[in-house]
Amino acid sequence: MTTSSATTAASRRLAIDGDRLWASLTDLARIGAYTDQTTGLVGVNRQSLTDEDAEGRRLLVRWMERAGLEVTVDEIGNIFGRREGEDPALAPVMAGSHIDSVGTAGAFDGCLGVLGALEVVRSLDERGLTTRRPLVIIAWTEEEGVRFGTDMLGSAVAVGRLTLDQAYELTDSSGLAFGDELARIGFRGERPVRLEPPHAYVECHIEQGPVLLRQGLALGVVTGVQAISWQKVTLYGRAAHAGTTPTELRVDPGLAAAQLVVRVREMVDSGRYGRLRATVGHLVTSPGLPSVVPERAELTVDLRNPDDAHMAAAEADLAAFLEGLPQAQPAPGLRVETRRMARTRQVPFDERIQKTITEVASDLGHETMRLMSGAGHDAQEMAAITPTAMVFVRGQYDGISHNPREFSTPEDCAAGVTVLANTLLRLADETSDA
Ligand code: HGY
Ligand code: MN
Ligand code: MN
Repeated sequence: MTTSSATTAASRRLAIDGDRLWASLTDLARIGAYTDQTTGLVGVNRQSLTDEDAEGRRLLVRWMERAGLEVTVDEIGNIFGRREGEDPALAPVMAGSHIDSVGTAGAFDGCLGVLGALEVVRSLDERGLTTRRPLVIIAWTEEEGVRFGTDMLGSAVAVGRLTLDQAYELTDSSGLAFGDELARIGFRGERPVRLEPPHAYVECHIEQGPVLLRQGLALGVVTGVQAISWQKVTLYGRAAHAGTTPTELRVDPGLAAAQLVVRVREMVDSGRYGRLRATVGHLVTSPGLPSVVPERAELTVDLRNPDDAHMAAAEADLAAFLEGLPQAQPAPGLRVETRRMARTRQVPFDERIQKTITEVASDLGHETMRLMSGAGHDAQEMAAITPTAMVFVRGQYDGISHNPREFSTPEDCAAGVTVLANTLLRLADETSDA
């Protein structure tokens, strides 16, 4: 017997199975698991389009099929699982996140959103509930951007911010092309990549920061995502003998790289750019030999700012500094090359969806707070085509993430997915586009 959606969504409350959710998170985390040499902790390395990612994708597809979903894969490898509603003609409600990870990940970043959406479907089936609108759950390709250099790639192409060709041409550090790797793992799908705007999109994600923990709250309602700027900087100098070459004759990109790292931190500390955050996450000199002055230094600069004007000013400062870097060396000859990797503006989330999440959480007995996301998410891409917002779940250990210590409790994960479930239930019973 299925409960028709004639009963209002508000009178229907959907409980989820927290143990099943936790078991799915644990099972998926085994794929790409590694033991961190320094801490002995078990982390996850499931970077996009690797064999590990392919194995995780196949497991997810099996779970989706077992949950009765109609599974499709689009031209950039985004995986969609559709659950029919009473009226298939209505635009669906979508929920998802990503299962690709950085190289030193935990078990929750992205996976909580994908497996949480799957848990919603499993729970609807268990209770024989049919929603008015179809539900579609999604695992986006290359959200992290750490292998091919552009984050939120699959969702950005789906909404048209980037093109499929731009994505296919991206290469990883060993020169392998994105398009070839996607075909190699068998996930270069047929479904056209451009997404029809759904009725709404909701993403559940671990906060990846300390705010909820410090406020003593399990859940947060996300108001938007800060601006992100990634660029690669390559500094060319002159390899020389470490012993015989007088300092005044050196063109040492290692020195210039160090000056850049200090400059980036000075920009943050100056306060001139509001709440700027800056990270040089990748820094390699070559040939990397003890008795050779480096001939090249490669760095990445990741800037984040909740304010677009401050971000633009910080980027201009950095560009001017890089322009003047050759003149700041003991000898002429340094060459600077920069390449933009990723750039997104500050993205506000939909007020109505935020309000719905807040009400649902309150009905379920949760106090929440509104907060901006420090990390990028696929939801920021979906916000361009449909009303979108996110549910944050508290992280432990000061909310550390992109680290094997990333952790949230089974209770907080279940609470976040229960709020996701009942938010989707409400949205999927809406007849008109609000
Ligand atoms: O880098 C980020 O903010 C996200 O984890 N891709
Ligand atoms: Mn994520
Ligand atoms: Mn991440």
